Amino acid sequence: MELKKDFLWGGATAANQYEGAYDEDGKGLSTADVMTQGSLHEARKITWKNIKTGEVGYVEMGMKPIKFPEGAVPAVIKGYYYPSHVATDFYHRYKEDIKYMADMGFKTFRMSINWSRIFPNGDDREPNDKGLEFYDKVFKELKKYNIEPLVTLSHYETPLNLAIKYGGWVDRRVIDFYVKYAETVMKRYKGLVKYWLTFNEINVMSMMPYMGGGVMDPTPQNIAQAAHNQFVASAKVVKLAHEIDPENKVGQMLAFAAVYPLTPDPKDQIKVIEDMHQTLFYSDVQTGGRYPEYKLEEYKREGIKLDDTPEDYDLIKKYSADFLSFSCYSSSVTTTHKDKIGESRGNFVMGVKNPYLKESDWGWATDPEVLRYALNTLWDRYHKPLWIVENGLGAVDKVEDGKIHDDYRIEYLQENIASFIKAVEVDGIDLMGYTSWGCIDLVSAGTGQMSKRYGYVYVDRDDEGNGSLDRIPKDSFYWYKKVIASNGKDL
Ligand code: BGP
Repeated sequence: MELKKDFLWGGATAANQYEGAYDEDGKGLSTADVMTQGSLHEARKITWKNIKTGEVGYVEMGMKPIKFPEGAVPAVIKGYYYPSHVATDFYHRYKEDIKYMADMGFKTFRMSINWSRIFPNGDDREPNDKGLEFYDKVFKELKKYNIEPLVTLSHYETPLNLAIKYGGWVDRRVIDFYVKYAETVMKRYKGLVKYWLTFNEINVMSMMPYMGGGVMDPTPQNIAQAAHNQFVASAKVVKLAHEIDPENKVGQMLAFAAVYPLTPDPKDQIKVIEDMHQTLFYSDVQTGGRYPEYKLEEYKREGIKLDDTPEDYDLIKKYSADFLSFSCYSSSVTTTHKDKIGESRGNFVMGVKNPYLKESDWGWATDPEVLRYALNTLWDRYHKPLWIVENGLGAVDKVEDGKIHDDYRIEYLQENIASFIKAVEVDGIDLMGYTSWGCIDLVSAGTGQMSKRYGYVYVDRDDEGNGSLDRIPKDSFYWYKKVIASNGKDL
């Protein structure tokens, strides 16, 4: 089998990392707008204020659920730098950027709608017209070039008010606010958008519940409830999307965490299964349509009881995702042999260094086989169309004589694209498209840094917020254009 003729090549972004204009034209604050910048060794901080005492402070994000101090609510505090506030200014430069995408031959562009641009507080009665108008303009511009939008409804951008007033996704009322928001935009952009994703990396709820759903008190019970509420919300949106326009297709978005065993010790193989369950639970429910037994047993053991209804499970079953999209940058290694555990960082999963792989500056292993591995795992389990919606190399780029020679990025992408093409040609997997991450440089989600870049187009802005925001195509820009034009034949 070959790649489809209409294979959806493109790039991916998220509003909070790309748009900027965080308080323009009636936009409310989102959970991302109170997050500062970290670095390789320093975590991002979420700043807070105690409304009663006026005291201010921060909590560090890290890879574990964080808890806010008693009486503290996340807030923008003077003196801190918040990367989302300007980001790389897509809000004012969308025409220029879309032109770059068209020049590369993009068939699709993944972006998110910033929920708090449409409903500034999340629970408002009426949407904000100015917010809706902005996306009218963006979708029309994309249409001009026949670029199909792929829209994430929630990419770490819960309206902050929902976190403060309701504790985030733990509260079932948030389901209705989200469904109302989804209905508003699906009706408004009918005919302009047909591919939707409900929640970015829904499984991030287990590790960073504030980022995944504005969860303020992340007990295991609350995390389970927030995830459940997002599953129900997803199913309701699938139902609604099909009613609004039968052309609509709604996908799940999973952060695929590939885990390999370090040794042939059977205990390590079992550890891999257990680790993978933490990821696959989310796709078993949202794409598979049912709660898997291993999770139900875990909830029983831990005394977790969901606030649920029989109708929830009917919805989850009947309106599972139409397709399964995922992010995948890297792989990690696990072992039960404590003495072999060394330092290794990665995309959400902590593991052991893989002696066969190189690592990026941020410690993410570059794995030339990981996409084929991911695609086979997910295809064998669900047999639903798949879409790689994030992949790429975060690296520091240097501008030399107005040029960026990012051959390291090209090399990473060559290997990764070759890997998914094999999954189609050799394994016969139904793959809809590929949108590499951060096609125009944007702010990193994990660190908030600008210097961790993924793009084909360089944006002049640094970690301190200096720079003209001017765009320069990198070497990878011309390379990707050639890849798209040859439908993956000329790598
Ligand atoms: C994913 C997120 C993106 C993104 C990407 C790269 O987890 O969905 O928002 O930014 O990872 O991660 P980072 O920006 O931390 O390098």
